[in-house]
Amino acid sequence: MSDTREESINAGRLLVVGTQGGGKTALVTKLAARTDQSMSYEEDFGGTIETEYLRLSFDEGRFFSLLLPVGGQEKWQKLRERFGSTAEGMIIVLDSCTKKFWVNSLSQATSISSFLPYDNYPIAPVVTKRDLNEIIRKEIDNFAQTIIDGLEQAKTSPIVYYSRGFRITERKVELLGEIVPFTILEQIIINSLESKYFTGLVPGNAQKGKVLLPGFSLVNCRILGRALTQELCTTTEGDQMEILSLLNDMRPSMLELDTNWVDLLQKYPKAGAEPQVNINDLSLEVIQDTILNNLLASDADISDFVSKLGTLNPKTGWRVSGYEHISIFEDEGLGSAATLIRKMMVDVKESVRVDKFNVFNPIEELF
Ligand SMILES: Nc1nc2c(ncn2[C@@H]2O[C@H](COP(=O)(O)OP(=O)(O)OP(=O)(O)O)[C@@H](O)[C@H]2O)c(=O)[nH]1
Ligand SMILES: [Mg+2]
Repeated sequence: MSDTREESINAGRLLVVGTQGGGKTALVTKLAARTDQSMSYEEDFGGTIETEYLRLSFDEGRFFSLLLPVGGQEKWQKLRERFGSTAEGMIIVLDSCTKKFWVNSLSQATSISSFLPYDNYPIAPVVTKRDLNEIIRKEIDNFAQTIIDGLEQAKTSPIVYYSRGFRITERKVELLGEIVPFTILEQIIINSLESKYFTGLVPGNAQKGKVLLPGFSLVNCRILGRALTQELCTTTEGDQMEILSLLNDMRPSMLELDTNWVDLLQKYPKAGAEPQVNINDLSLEVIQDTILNNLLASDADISDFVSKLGTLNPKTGWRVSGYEHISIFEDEGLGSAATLIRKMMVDVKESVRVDKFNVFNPIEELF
């Protein structure tokens, strides 16, 4: 005879962490939409905050898990800690197309870990945007050439961008020489990719415009643009973790947000001077290699990350429930993520309270 009491149990209030724009809201909304048709995900340049759990049902509603994709920007750290302290498990979302930002996603999880004194605490990395990773690999020659064309154009004509504020304002900036600062290179890359891969854009609106490269949203264009800029620029000083935090502060480009490196240094004082690059050093090969090797995750990168996570158990109490590399646009991927979450609900019951945890620096320990 089955135990009917078990059938209405909720197990699994799961916090979903990860860098801004990594795909937390999109993933959770699409998962919730599998059982609640009223849910839908909307593109937005601002990013989300999120303070309410979304429900994901299993087995015709007899079991359910609550997922909170708490905002990934740095400024929501206190919120993450607050909600994290009652979470029964954690999903770490990693963007398949910007692997250099994974350390931020992980540090969000580790910074909450000290509030969670459990052994066998279930965690699961979910690597998103698998479709985009594959499509950029196929498109890499055109993709890199587009950026090279954008760099050439910037040498002779002004770089136009739309600054967000009370109103969206068109602004222009010109190159002052061959040494280009981070902020400007970021805008050149975004502009070049936008002009090739989108039509009918409406400044400031992430939902308008037609996407010509499937899966390459305007937000993805910005996140990837920032990661690529970071990889192409050289930094002579500055704390790596602090630079990554600075980069995880905003979703639009720095110019679009009307901010600059010096202003951001007030929040991230150890990030050092603005990185820069000699534009003449940026060849087609350099851009291709940087995207392929430094940004797009491979299967080996993912399994390496997962096995490193496994080794953290003595410090964090974490137990890796499993992992997935998925696209939210494919039913198969969403199905696998749902199965993983269902497994976490079982694993939650095996976590036990203990008293042995401390905070640690993931970049020193793992990367
Ligand atoms: N191609 C592709 N794009 C994805 C996938 N998952 C998410 N995205 C896109 O990634 C962008 C950011 O997704 P969000 O879910 O808003 O990111 P988030 O992690 O909630 O970001 P914050 O709210 O800023 O913390 C959006 O443009 C999504 O459409 C995926 O599997 N494939
Ligand atoms: Mg979000």
